[in-house]
Amino acid sequence: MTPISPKTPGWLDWYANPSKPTFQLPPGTVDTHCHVFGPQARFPFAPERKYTPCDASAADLFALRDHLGITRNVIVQATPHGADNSATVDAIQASGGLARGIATVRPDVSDGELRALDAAGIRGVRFNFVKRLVDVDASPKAKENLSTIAKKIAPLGWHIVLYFESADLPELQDFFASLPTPLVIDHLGRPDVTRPVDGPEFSGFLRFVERNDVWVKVTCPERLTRTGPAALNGEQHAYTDVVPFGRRVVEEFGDRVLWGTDWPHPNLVDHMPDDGLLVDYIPQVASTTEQQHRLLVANPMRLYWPDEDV
Ligand code: 0GY
Repeated sequence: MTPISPKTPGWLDWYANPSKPTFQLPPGTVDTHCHVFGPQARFPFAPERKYTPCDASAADLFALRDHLGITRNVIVQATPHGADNSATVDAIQASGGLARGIATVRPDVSDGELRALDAAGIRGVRFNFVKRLVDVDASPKAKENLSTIAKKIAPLGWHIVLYFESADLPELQDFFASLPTPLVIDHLGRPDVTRPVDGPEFSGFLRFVERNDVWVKVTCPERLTRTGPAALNGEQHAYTDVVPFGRRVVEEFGDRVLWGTDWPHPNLVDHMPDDGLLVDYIPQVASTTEQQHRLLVANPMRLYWPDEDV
């Protein structure tokens, strides 16, 4: 049996008793970005991982879902599990039809394996370009491998989830635009929120979204913030420095935005967000009932449960 590895030092555990949000999520809300880790004794972590998280089981995830008033989850395969999607697939199965998933696959994945993942509820793959999480290989051969995966999944109607740092978008965007599936960008493209929302970096991101079949996750204010969760200068809300970036995307691309918790918030060492507070953040970026319904229900249902009426 593989020995159990200790959690990476400094890694904070997820928030044990999240508050009950004041903002009431609309019925049918989908959390499109969350993970399960292990339990390690049952689903060992990949040897090539860059960090070891604490266990975060499907049962824990579904308890949070019910506490916050979320209806469905999209479980995103995170790097500690490498390309072994068993924990993600197991969690989808345990959800009784209320979860879908995003997998990690290798270029030699067979059509049979992809069909099995599709039947299990997988609806996309994730390409990760964040250097602290994976050994990023920018060679033409590496891009060719990703294009091979993209061509294999396109006939299934899947999409590609892209995780990158904003500074790397100029170099990567032509490659992204060449991919044959819809694209879903994690965490607002990770803007540097100390720069102006109208500045060249975020404007470049917005123009990339505008020109392509791209969806954006309005997620992770807790990762992007520099001011932190505390209300500042008498303001009533948390993560205020991230708000203009989220709001801009919701206003420009209202029918292609998605929301998620990012539970259990891997790799946070400064502070662990209260998940109730993350729900209360939503009306700051999506202020009207119509914007909220598209962000939380209509858009994710179109992408992940297109056969169901909303
Ligand atoms: C996230 C963010 C992170 C980690 C991963 O796959 C992962 O390990 O996605 C991160 O450290 O920024 O989306 O969960």
